[in-house]
Amino acid sequence: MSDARPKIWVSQPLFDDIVARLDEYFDVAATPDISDHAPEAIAAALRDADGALVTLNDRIGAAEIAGATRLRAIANVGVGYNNLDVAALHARGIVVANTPDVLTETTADFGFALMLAAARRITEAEHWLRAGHWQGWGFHKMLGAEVHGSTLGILGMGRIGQGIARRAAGFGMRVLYHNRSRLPEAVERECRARYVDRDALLAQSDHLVLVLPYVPANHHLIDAAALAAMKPTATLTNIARGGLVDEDALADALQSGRLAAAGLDVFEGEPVVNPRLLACRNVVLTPHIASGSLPTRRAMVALAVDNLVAALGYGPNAGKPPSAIAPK
Ligand code: 8YV
Repeated sequence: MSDARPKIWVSQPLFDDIVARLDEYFDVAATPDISDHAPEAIAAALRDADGALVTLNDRIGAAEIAGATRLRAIANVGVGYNNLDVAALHARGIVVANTPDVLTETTADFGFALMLAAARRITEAEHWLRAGHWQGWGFHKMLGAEVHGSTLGILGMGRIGQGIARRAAGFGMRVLYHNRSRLPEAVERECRARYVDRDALLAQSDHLVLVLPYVPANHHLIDAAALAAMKPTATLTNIARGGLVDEDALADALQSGRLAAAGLDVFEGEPVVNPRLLACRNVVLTPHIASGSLPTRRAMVALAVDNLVAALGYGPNAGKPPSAIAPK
């Protein structure tokens, strides 16, 4: 009797045909329905697993891996990995991988679209029309902010931020950015983006887009004070993580007219959305779909599968997962 095949836990339904590639090497325990796994359920699922394919819904830290003595690799389907306590996983020698690059352009497309929708009041106007309020043409109806020729501010100038900056060139926008570190001059030139400090970014942006990773130090980075530093005519778009924004402060700003509009794809308590935001007419709300084109979501799962296979020592990249996160 042989128990030689490593065991894999797949935490959510993904794409069956892609996940099936794991069957060549592993015994796979799949999760048939979208699940909000309790911490104890994750711990139980990991107890016998050698590897796991997980998504942002699955929070994994020291407690969840305490009994997982065989666990050697976790492949996250997503570029952001704030659902994982990477330090705790690395301390146990577990390889952690994410899915960068494959989603960059799709996510930048969506970020730009959400900014446009907020600025030009697209969903607000549609709701109004569908509700039967359109009784006649009105010169003053649904007037929005200008996008072309305005100033775009990007907070977090990684790959996705750079993608948004490149799109802004087509709209003749002036692009400012702030980032932990300044980009090389050649990249700034290619993106036509100018580095400024955070205060200048807040003060000068007509449209501010958040594309930075969520780490505890960034919690509620956009709070009441930051919102008060923005132009009242500005918009705020968040395609990164909900915890970057103090949602009550944002609701105050949107309701009082302190901020013109917002576009939000991510929420602090998602899938629960702050009821005060739901009540604001001047916010475009989408259910965390920025990377959600079919080819991109498939590419993300394919990369995560490649990472897992390689991290466990199989396949063409054995021992060299394409996008493992380096231990600090
Ligand atoms: C994913 C995301 O849909 O990649 C990310 O960081 O937020 C989204 O693209 C999500 O992570 C799926 O797990």
